[in-house]
Amino acid sequence: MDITDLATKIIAQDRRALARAITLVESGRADHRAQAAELVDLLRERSDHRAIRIGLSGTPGVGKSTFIESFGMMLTGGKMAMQDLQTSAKDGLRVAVLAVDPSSARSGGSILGDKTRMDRLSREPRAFIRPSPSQSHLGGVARRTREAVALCEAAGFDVVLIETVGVGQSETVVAEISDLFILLLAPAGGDELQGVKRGIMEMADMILVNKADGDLKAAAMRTCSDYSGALRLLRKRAQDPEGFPKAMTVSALQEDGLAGAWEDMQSLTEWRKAQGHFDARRAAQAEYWFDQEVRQGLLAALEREPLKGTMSLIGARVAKGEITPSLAAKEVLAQLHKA
Ligand SMILES: Nc1nc2c(ncn2[C@@H]2O[C@H](COP(=O)(O)OP(=O)(O)O)[C@@H](O)[C@H]2O)c(=O)[nH]1
Ligand SMILES: [Mg+2]
Repeated sequence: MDITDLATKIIAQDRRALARAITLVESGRADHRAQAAELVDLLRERSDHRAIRIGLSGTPGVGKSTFIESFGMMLTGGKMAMQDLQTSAKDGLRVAVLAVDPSSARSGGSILGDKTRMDRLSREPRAFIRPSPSQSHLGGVARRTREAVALCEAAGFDVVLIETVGVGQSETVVAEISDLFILLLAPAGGDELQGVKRGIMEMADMILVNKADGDLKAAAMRTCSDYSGALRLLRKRAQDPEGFPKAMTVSALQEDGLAGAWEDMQSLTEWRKAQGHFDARRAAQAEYWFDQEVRQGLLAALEREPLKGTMSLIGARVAKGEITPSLAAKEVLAQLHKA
């Protein structure tokens, strides 16, 4: 595969080239990994297009697919203004949709696989929808998604939506890839805070309480005010202007509140850009992923020869009481230094 040619086509907004490139970054084959790394690096050099990366998290059933369809149609529809981006708003924004789905390996499906739910958006020429690859562990998924985001950005998309199901670590992955992290919730029955973990709340830039329509509207408004209160109790973050993070109600089904949510996303983004927080966040994320990859590399080295053999040999000596755990660990780490 000619990587330079592929990069040129991606920058020229060739969708088939983009799709091929994403397949490349999703591949686990060593030669593909090397090509993918080369491609992403080449695009870093050759393209300075910036998208707004929006992470969207929520448990199954809250309406993520419905929201992405409605929100995506609104953005691509040419009605929404967009400040500070290279696209003229009247033509409609170009929107890419990606997914991080750590459960897909087990369930055999993928969260964007239910394309029927996004049949309008998937036919929209300004939209690009990519289901999550159905494989492997979160570390691999994180890198592939990160690289896929970089490819979409280089391909000139204005908005990259990254969807995830609210399970375990996937929110952290998505939050560390996104400029804006958005939590989608459904109206709660009682006054309980739906068991949203504090750590997830702390990552959120906006909480959207969906399904604020019909019989659910009153409950949605109550849930929204509960979360507004809860957000105010969190520690103030430097990257938030007055009024953020905020909770608001929307109806993805009735396409209600979406324009307001988009306005807020933009004004937050504009403020962060002006204050330097936008670039600072991306810089911190780059460092975070560097750190993660080194750690994962070290862990992977322990599972490979020669360290794997060393581990079991010295482990057996530890078990027999021939050497203390600390000294044994020191020996292994010394080998790592030499490697
Ligand atoms: N009343 C109402 N139902 C909605 C809304 N958004 C989604 N739903 C419904 O909630 C269910 C789950 O939606 P879906 O988008 O598949 O959720 P996901 O699992 O988070 O992707 C579907 O039956 C949707 O029609 C909304 O704004 N209002
Ligand atoms: Mg869905």
